[in-house]
Amino acid sequence: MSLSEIPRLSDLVAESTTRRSFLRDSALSLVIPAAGAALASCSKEGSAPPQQRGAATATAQQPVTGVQPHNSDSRLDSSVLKGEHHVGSSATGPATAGIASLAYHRFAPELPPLPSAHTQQLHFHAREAPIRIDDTTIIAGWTFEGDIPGPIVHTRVGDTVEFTLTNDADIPHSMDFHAAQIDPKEAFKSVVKGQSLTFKFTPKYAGAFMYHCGTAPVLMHIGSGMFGAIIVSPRESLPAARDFVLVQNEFYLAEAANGSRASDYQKMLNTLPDIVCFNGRPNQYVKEPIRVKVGDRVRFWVVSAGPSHPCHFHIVGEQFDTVYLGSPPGNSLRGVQTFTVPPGGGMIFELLCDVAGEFPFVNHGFGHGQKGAIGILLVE
Ligand SMILES: [Cu+2]
Repeated sequence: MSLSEIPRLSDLVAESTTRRSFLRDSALSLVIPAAGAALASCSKEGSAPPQQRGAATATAQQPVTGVQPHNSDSRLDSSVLKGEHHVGSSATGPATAGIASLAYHRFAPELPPLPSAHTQQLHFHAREAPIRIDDTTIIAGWTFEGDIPGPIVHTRVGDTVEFTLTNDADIPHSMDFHAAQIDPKEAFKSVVKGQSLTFKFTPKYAGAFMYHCGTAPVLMHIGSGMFGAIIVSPRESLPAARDFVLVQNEFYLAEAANGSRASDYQKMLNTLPDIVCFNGRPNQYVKEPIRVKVGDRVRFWVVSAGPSHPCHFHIVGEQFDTVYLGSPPGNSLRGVQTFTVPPGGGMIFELLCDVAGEFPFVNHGFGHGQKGAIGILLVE
């Protein structure tokens, strides 16, 4: 691919509109409100034991309704496929609030510095929020901390993360850190509106890890925006570099209504996305490139949040001198052109920028690169 082949935004919009029209006419459209549906999705799991195991601590009692929300990745969306539940759209009230004045912002890709303390306390709120992802599209998002993806977390092997999730949303949500080894039935269980859950973990392995809401149906919660990256640095320093985090995801969207586009669960099941992008916005680093200097070593921590597709990561005109498939500094390959990050996975890509120029970084599965999973690394 050459620079001249980088898609113009107008082309993407035109392509997307055509596809939306096709899907609108052909896809089954479910309109039952998501709130009741997601509550229903938890209703058959009402027997979660109250005892605390592992390091998870509920800080408030769940309502006594006979409905004890409980999630697990193992349930996934099988119950939905059996027709027990009805989840069609993310368009809940708060997810479409304040549309008129909503501004676009670029998602900063820089890896935040490590905290100096060896114990890091994080408090995320699950909440619904509209997110402007480009000039023409506002998503009715389900979020951690009001953005898609959620905040980049940076910790280190052997350090401790003390995490609290508070749910401000009408439907249950939860948190699943792939960097943790912990009893998921306790730590990753769903939290209902107004409640909080605290747990802690100590990462054993370095790497680029995904986090996500694990409340059933997981597909709907990840697909509506509840994901992010937790970067675990090794105890020993990696080579000095400019570190950037890229989280690829897909959006599956209904037609605009009340100024925003809800996530469409039936489209998610069909796995034909409208948009594929890095850090929640299609083409954002084409419009505002990632800038480095000649001579810089650059390290991309790439996470594929999915919910269903991988990222075939490639930089046009460059090669990765090192790709860490697992915990760095081991587990590395040398001299790699493209490597695939699976959904739910993360890998680390390093290169030495010894040539000046504009280098497109892409998902080389070009159906998805064309839908927005592309950016520019500008070496000056
Ligand atoms: Cu959720």
